[in-house]
Amino acid sequence: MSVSSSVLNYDLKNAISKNRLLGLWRLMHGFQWKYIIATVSIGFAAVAKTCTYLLLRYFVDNAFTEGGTSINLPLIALGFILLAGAEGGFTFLSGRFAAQTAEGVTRRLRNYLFDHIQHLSFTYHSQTDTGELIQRSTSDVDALRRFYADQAIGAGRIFLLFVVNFVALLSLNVTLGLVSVIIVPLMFYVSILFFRRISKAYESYQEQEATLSTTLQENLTGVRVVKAFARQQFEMDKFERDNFEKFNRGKKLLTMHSLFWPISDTLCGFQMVGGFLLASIMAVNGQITVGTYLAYVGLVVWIIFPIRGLGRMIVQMSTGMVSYNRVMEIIRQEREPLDEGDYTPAAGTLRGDLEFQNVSFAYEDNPTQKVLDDITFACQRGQVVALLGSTGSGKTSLVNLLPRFYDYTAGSLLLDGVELRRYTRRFLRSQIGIVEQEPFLFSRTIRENITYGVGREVSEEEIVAAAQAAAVHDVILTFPQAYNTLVGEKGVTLSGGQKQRVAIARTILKNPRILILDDSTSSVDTETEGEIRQALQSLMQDRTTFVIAHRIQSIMNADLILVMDDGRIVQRGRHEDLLAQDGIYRQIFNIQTRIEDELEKEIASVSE
Ligand code: DCP
Ligand code: MG
Repeated sequence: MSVSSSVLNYDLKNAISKNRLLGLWRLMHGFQWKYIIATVSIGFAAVAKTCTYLLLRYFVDNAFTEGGTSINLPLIALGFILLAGAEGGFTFLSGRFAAQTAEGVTRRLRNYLFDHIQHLSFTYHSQTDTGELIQRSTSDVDALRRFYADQAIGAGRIFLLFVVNFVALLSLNVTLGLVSVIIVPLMFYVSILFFRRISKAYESYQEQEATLSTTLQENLTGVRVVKAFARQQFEMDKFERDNFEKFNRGKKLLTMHSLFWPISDTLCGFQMVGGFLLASIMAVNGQITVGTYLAYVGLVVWIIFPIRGLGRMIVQMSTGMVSYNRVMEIIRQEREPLDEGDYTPAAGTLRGDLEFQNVSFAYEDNPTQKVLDDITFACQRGQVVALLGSTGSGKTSLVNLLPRFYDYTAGSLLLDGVELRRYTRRFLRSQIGIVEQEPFLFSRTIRENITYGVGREVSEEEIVAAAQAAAVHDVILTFPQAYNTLVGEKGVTLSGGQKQRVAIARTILKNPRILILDDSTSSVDTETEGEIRQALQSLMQDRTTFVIAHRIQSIMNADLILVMDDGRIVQRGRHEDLLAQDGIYRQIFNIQTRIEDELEKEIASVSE
């Protein structure tokens, strides 16, 4: 089935509505006519079925009754066949269009969610459980699919069945017709009552399922930690508690359902028996014909069906509506505005001079705690700025301001003399290369990981050159399929240092104006570190580079070293200047050299 791109790219933000039914309708944008065809078809099928009973009445009344008009038997037989055919055909049509609607709507929804979630801010992601996002993009989307495939079509079907059969019953006999729907208001009332409760129960069930998937996902990601600390039993107990809670909530939901169905069935039973009784009395008294009686008996089943269905539908609607809300909560989140900003320098003209003026920053979830406090310094293109400081002192937070992962809360940060906020995030990210503290590689080939996000055709030579510069080329050649080797679960497992070097190669290819190395040499041995540092030396030329490191060894040559403590710069200068001062820097230096000396001595004594 081909769908036009305007339908596929429809912005689902338009489907946000306080009125959930309206929202569900808007979510169907582009498929609404299919839904209408599906509904109308099911209506025609209902009419065909009803007509079958009316034809039966005509046939019986005229064939077996004295003085009935003579009838054309073959014509009546043909009528029955045609009606049966029409009913089948329309039912098929309806099912087909309903499926197309449901699959089409949810396919678009899934794509939209995937895209949308990727565009949400760091702040949103750090505040939201992954399990919750997964749950909403899978289970809730599936609940919506069922809603469109069954319940939404069911609504139209029920409505039409009811109207058609009610009219048919009235045409048989007005009193009988009215008596046959006496239960409807009561049924309505009971259904609404249950609708509220089942909605709540279902929502809490879905929430617990999300908690459970978060637990599971966390345990899979952190399986090494769990094993290393032998915490399997503890984790199992926690999972079991969450699982038991889900079981309880599921039981509550089922109890609601199992209360509702008998009540609804009993009501419908009374309705049917009452109707039959009245019809029988009327037939015996001769108030209605035998044919009418027979038609009534047939039709009354088909009026009970939608009445019973009404309750089922109202109750099941609740799941669709709850899931609608849960999915829309994600869609309602504003995307990170990648193109917000009014300043874009001409291609290739960015220098990379930076100036921090009294910059302060706090994370949104903890606005009173200044993670960066009154940061002031400047650096030019070609310079290397090193950040040193205890863990949690704000080094990563500082460099994260540059690509605008987060915006500073006070002060001024100038890039080439222009306030950073005026640059679009898209531009900044295209100009800044980051080798993260814990680089992430995709489960794709090494080549794909290296060329990731380069945004242009890259030749084989370029890839190899980048890998060589990152001191990882030789390692890659030892893998079974070299650059085509898959990384991750289905392929080779890379060591921390290898991962870092692949990430460095990726950044070399990107050729950024500003380079950020967040502890990039932390998980490699001294020898490899030397190799990488050499490679980086050429990479750093003519760029502005930020190096975060714990080993003074790796930052000694920096043009400016900033020593950070608790969000502030406590010391600044070149290596020699800082050594001359009495301060943290010298302390760290002394400790590190002493440890290294002792290590060397120890190694020497062992090898003797
Ligand atoms: N922080 C926070 N919310 C985040 C990230 C960090 O509240 N999303 C806090 C934790 C620390 C402070 O901010 O108290 C600084 O964190 P950084 O990650 O910037 O610290 P460092 O990079 O200096 O530490 P490390 O050397 O461990 O990487
Ligand atoms: Mg850090």
